[in-house]
Amino acid sequence: MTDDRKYVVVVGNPTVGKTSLLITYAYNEFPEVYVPVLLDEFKRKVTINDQICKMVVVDTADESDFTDYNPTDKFFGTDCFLICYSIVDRLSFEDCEIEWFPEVRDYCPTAETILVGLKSDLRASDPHPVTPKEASELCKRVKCPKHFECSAKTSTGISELFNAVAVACLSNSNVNRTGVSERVKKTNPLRGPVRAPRRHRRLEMIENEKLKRRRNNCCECILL
Ligand SMILES: Nc1nc2c(ncn2[C@@H]2O[C@H](COP(=O)(O)OP(=O)(O)OP(=O)(O)O)[C@@H](O)[C@H]2O)c(=O)[nH]1
Ligand SMILES: [Mg+2]
Repeated sequence: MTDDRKYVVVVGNPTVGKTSLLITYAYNEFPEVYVPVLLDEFKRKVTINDQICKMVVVDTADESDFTDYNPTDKFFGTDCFLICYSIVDRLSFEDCEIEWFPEVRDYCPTAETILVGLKSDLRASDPHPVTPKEASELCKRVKCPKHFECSAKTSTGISELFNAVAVACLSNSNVNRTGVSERVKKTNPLRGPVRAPRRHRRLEMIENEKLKRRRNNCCECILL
């Protein structure tokens, strides 16, 4: 049986506002008091130009502390990734280019990607927020076709974002899924060596950089 659901996975650094975005979209209310680390996956139907997009939206959290964590479990068969950063957290923006785009492209090269700047309501209170120009330059570098800015707190930009997600999902005919069982089957590590979790890769990167500098008789300081 053909599975016509579209899987949307939300990734990004811790505390950028992923879960709050999804709670606000799912329940029309910003979670002022308590935000769970992970929201259970939920379904939404969005109609775009008479076409119905049945989305399954999946939240993620940094699970690199679990040594048996296999990101393919969540990533396989994804139609569209929302790669999120906080507009008031530059590191989270830089990590989109260094970590998140390479990671999702590695596991799911055919998926659509949308770059999403979160917490836009805080822009005015930050001395150096990430600007839309910087985000569109990043999009050019990583070949990401779309960028949105939203605030879960004020609900700004959320429906526009998920309409664009639906358009992206409907246009993505690359993923040949025949059902959820296949999604589970393909999580088998036979796909190839599972990459080290993100935090380990960052350490690996630093070690390689140190080695390079040592070879060039350069000092070993690394700016993190
Ligand atoms: N001002 C403002 N605060 C926000 C917004 N979205 C989230 N927050 C706050 O940012 C903090 C982190 O939000 P979460 O939604 O838990 O972030 P997350 O990315 O899911 O974090 P992890 O689950 O740890 O990866 C919480 O205190 C939220 O209340 C927003 O749009 N505006
Ligand atoms: Mg969360």
